[in-house]
Amino acid sequence: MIPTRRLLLALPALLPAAALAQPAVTVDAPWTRAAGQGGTGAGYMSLRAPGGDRLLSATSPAATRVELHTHIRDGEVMRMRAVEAIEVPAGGAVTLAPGGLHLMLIGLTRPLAVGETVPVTLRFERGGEVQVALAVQAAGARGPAAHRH
Ligand SMILES: [Cu+2]
Repeated sequence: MIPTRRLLLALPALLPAAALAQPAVTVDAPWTRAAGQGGTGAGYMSLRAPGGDRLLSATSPAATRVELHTHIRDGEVMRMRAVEAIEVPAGGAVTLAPGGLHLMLIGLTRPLAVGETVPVTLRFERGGEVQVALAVQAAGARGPAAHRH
């Protein structure tokens, strides 16, 4: 009885430490599409940060460089544009998805094959570095061809 009682009494004191140990940023469903070496790829995912955060940059061993992009409407055409940061709203989430915000993997150093994963390091203003693995889906998966712009 006594050890159990002690444990229960100790729990409230442990909770704040446990909360602090939680990652500041959580990443849901990171994915990309199959692509050839030397080409470009796009990374998609949902980002959540209880207190809000900003994604500042990203790197991957599979790409020469990674940029943060969004799509903007230019007349009848959707064009990609680099952004300095991607805001993660406090208490909400931001979704990187085809036709919107995405990571642009430029100069792929190897082919991205279906079923593989692509490691990416995200760097957040508050949360620091977060490692994610983009699951490679088929080249046409939820791709621009399926979207009407
Ligand atoms: Cu792009």
